[in-house]
Parts: sequence; C-alpha cells; structure tokens
Amino acid sequence: MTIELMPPITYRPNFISEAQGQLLLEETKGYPFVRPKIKVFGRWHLVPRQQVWFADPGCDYRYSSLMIKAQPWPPLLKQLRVLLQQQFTTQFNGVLVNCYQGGCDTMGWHSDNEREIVQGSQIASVSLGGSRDFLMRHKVAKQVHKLTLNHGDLLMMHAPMQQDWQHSVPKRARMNDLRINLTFRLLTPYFHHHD
Ligand SMILES: O=C(O)CCC(=O)C(=O)O
Repeated sequence: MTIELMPPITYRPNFISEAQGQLLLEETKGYPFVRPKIKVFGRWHLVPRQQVWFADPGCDYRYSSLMIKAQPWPPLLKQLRVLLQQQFTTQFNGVLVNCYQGGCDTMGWHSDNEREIVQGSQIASVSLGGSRDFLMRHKVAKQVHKLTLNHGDLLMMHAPMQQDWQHSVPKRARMNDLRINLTFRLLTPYFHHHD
C-alpha cells in the first residue's frame, strides 16, 4: 500500500485581485532584473530566467555560489509584504522576484534551504501573469504533486516543506506568456557580514 504524502502548503487561488495584480505587473517593468551565471558541478551556466532580490538592509542572499545584494523595496511589494505578514502572522525581510519570459524559462528542482533562511520559517509565493505548473517532489518517497499557479494565486510553503520536499517550474514550450513569481522569505540579517 502506498501512503499519499501531502506537501505542507496552503493554496489560495485569486489571493490578489485582477486589478491589483495588473498594478504589480506594471511595477515589475521597472525592476532591475538580471540573468546571472551560476556554477553547477564546476561549470558556469546562465540562469534560465531573470531575477532580482529586494530586501531589508543586511539581508544579502547567497545561493549556488552567487551572492545577491539586497535592493531597496519597491512600493507595491512593500505593501504586499505587510498584507502577507498580517494574514499569516509572520515576518518577511526579503522577496526574490523571478521573471519567466516564456515557457522556456524554468526553475530546476531545489529546496529553499540556504543557511541564511530562518529555520522553520514560511515562504509565501505569489504568481502574476501567465499560468505555469509548479511541481513538488518528496525527497525520499519521490512522490510528485502538481499545482497550476495562475495570475493572483498565493502558495504558502510551511515548515518542513523545504526539509522534506523539492519544487520546480518545468519547461512548457507552448506557453508564451510572461510570468512573474514573488517569493517572500525571512533571512537572518547580516548572516554574510563577516564573509
Ligand atoms: O516560480 C515559482 O513559482 C517558483 C519560484 C521558486 O521556486 C523560488 O523562487 O525558489
């Protein structure tokens, strides 16, 4: 008998209204996106999407050998952070914004388990623009669950999601729409201060 394992998530479709989502999308047009290179198994690769990290002072973020400096919060993201903090009685001090230009931009399997992320904290993911599949795979049992994230949807990832599960946004060659994903996180401030 196979026991079905469920990822520790809360999914709220249409958490952001259509109009609010459009305003946020408009704001993202002015964000300083970059497509950095990261080292994987000793080789450098262009990240298959664009990204930018907004955060409080001292909340620089390092992943895959890349140190991302905190940029100051844009107005609408600051408001969204307050809303999420109130609704989920939690704190966030940074947001990673990923921009998928089309279905060939992707996010590979990973967990958000960098050392500077506060242990046991939640991660709030808000999607805007085109719809994309979001996969979750249990690290041991390898069971996979799929959610389609649409414009305005919220996905809360609770502990121990990052410990037990990986997630990814696979390629969907026939999707041409731009998609923005915002993941709000809680980091230990000044974690990299002495690096
Ligand atoms: O684009 C998404 O929905 C996922 C983003 C993600 O996995 C991440 O920022 O770690």
